[in-house]
Amino acid sequence: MIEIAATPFPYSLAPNGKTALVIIDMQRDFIEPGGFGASLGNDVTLLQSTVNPIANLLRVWRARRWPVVYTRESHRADLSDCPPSKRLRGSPALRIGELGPMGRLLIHGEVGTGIIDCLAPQAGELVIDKPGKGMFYATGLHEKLQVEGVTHLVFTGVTTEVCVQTSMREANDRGYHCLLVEDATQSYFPTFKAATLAMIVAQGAIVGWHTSSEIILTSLARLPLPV
Ligand code: C5J
Repeated sequence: MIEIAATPFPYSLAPNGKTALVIIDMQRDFIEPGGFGASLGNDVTLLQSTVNPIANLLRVWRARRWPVVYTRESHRADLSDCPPSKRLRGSPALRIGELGPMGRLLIHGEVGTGIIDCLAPQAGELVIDKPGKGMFYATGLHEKLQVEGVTHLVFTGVTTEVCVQTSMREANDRGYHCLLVEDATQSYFPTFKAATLAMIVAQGAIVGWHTSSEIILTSLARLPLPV
């Protein structure tokens, strides 16, 4: 185990491919103007700060050939996996499935639904399309991670209190040891991010731990690279 300084106490990261880097919903639809996030009235520029920390972690995970899991919040073209309770809620400028400047919002295969170019998945990395906020709901992900022997998950991505927190809670209930990377996650609402960080570590890490990307990178730098 590799000890990582974290809140509320050190996190033991499992080496040898047992710890997956999870990258939640780094999609144009959330990060760029004209997408789903913007249609809800959010300032999408707030999420940009996550890109470099995630890219730095990705480089290290790839160099070690450790597993990487991407998620995309997305729906079938016929919207059969998007309940009306989700699609019709509120009064956004555009709803899920409607045509925006990057294609139909949150629909499989549309430009806006894709991962931003600078974090694009590589061959062999798991890319999960999820119709819900949590990455285990209706995706078969738990079974795939079990086949790989993954026991630990390091969480990054957006948005902290919605898809990241939901996924982390689902993972915790399935027995994974979960670490959230503070500077590699962001919310459209800074106070919600702060509240999420506080909630997950309360009561002795009731959902998991959090730390910074720099601490993870420094800790992993001490470990020899695979030959
Ligand atoms: C939202 C997400 N915020 N990826 N999705 O609707 O957090």
